[in-house]
Amino acid sequence: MTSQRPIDDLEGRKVDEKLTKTYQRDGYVFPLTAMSPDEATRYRAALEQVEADHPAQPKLLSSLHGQSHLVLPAVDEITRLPGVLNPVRQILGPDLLVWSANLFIKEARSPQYVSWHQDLTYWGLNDLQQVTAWVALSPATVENGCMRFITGSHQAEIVAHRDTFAENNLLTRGQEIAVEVDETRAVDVILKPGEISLHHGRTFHASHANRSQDRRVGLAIRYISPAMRQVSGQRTVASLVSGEDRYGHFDLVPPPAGVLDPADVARLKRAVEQQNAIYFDGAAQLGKRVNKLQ
Ligand SMILES: O=C(O)CCC(=O)C(=O)O
Repeated sequence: MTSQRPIDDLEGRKVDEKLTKTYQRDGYVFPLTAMSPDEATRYRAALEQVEADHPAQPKLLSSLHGQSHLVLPAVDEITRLPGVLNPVRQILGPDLLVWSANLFIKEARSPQYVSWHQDLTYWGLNDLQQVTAWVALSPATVENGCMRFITGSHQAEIVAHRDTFAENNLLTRGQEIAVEVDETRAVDVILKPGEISLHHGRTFHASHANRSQDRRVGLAIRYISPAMRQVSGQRTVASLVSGEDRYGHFDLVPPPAGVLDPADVARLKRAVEQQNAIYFDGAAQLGKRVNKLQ
């Protein structure tokens, strides 16, 4: 993966070569501290306040279809925090768009899980200049179903996936890798609130159900280089969060005006339609899973 311009704006921080080497070798790197535990707790409280204010929509946060940053200022703010951006800039360079931002919430003692998959399988993007920053807003532990990675699996091409549409699978199509995954090699991505992991779009990853007494709250931010584009030529929205966009492949959208501001919600609806057309391309059960996450 090559960046388009030298990394010269890390806000005074030195380039951490170990981080980049580890990411390139393993297909992931963690834990990195992006904010204090108190800050993470404040962001979680802000999101839970949105839920409390909309009791008629109990799965509101999880149902924002990967576009939570378009309608929730707290999420948009997290996507722009130096502690999150700086390590991503080291990998992708200074120019960054957010392509989507999924709140992955597993309720206490819930059976919801994520099957083994490679993110870039269904996103219709033309290249590999993409990094996910998974931000822990609660602890992520073995008990509550933290992510699990297979080291070095990003070196493989995209392998075959099959749709399962399994009820408790948090992924849109319940998609799973169709080849054998050696789970004995899986690494548990244990994080404290305020820590993040970075993973490559081809890294095999999954997560088990939450067996704990508290919800597990994570935000998966999909950063891409502006050089990326949708293979289909279809336009989708993106937010410019660092540097500049010299390509114009995406429709850039402003930060949200407020919590669930009507104009932002209308923009979210259009963005979800565009992205669903990509996520469900070729799927047998289009429409059934529109409340799923990615
Ligand atoms: O949060 C999880 O358990 C899974 C997240 C995931 O699959 C991703 O960030 O790509």
